Amino acid sequence: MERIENLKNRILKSDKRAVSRAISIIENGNSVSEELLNSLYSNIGKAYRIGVTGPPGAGKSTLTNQMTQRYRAQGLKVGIIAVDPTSPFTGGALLGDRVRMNQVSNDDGVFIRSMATRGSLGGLSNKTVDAADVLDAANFDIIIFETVGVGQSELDIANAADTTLVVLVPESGDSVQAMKAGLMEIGDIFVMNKSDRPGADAAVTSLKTILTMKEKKPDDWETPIVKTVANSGDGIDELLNNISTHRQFLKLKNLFDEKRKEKLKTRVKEIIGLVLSAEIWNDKREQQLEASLNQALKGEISPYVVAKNIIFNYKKEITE
Ligand SMILES: Nc1nc2c(ncn2[C@@H]2O[C@H](COP(=O)(O)OP(=O)(O)OP(=O)(O)O)[C@@H](O)[C@H]2O)c(=O)[nH]1
Ligand SMILES: [Mg+2]
Repeated sequence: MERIENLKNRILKSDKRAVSRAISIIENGNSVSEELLNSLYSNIGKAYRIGVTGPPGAGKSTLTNQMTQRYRAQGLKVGIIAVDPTSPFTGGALLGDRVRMNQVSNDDGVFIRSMATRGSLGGLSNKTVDAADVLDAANFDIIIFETVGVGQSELDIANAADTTLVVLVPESGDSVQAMKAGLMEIGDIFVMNKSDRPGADAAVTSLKTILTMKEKKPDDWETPIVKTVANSGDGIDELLNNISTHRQFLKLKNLFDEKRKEKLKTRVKEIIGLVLSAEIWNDKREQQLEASLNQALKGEISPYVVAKNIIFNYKKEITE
């Protein structure tokens, strides 16, 4: 289609308005977005993807802002995708982030976009990764995903990132909470932000103890903890050094492609799930579901049987 060809060419020339348009198309999730992504795919794979996650208010946006300024000073272009798992609207989150990121948001080499994910059927990781692919094709060197680690979203982010940063603060018990929330598993680098506050060293020590409990083979990545004060910039250079060490580690151990392959596999499976689900749920089967609910409610048939019947109906239809 002419329109897609045009958009694609503008994206390849790093046109930020075209990137923005493309991400809106992805958010709407129609067939145009699929066509666009197919046409861009041969141009992606160069960008390095960093996930930033952690509890609400830990300083993720402030850190992202600082990291972005340093990458810009190295001449690298940075795309930022803020994923808000709680709000169906992006307005509020974006506004907050804009305030904290105002130093970078007017820069032509920086692209910032908020994506709301609540209610987008299983598509969070998929749509954020699609958006990142667009930024990648548009020659952004670094892509940063920011999301609050409160549920599923941080796992999606970890799956989308080459290096995942888990941001914690010295508040008592925070690291224990993080362990419970499954953040320990996904962190390649831990950031103890707000280290200007009392208790930072003790928090680092207790985090270290927790991390040593993680199962590890001798050759595995040694997960570092970096102390930062995001609003003053302390520790950010060290953080960037650690990110680049992790990147080299992945390359050296041939893990880079392996990791990306693994992510690709997850992604294809997710797409298959989404496509199949969209195919299955037409009016007819919605009605079949409605018709079975009362029976299921009375305990006459189990939800598994209802589901199997619907799938059976679908299979029958496609083989006819
Ligand atoms: N004292 C201190 N305050 C900080 C530090 N880093 C960030 N802050 C402040 O903490 C508040 C929250 O920072 P944000 O960067 O918005 O945190 P966030 O993790 O992005 O927050 P959400 O996206 O809402 O989860 C802001 O008022 C920051 O100025 C720090 O190192 N020390
Ligand atoms: Mg934030």
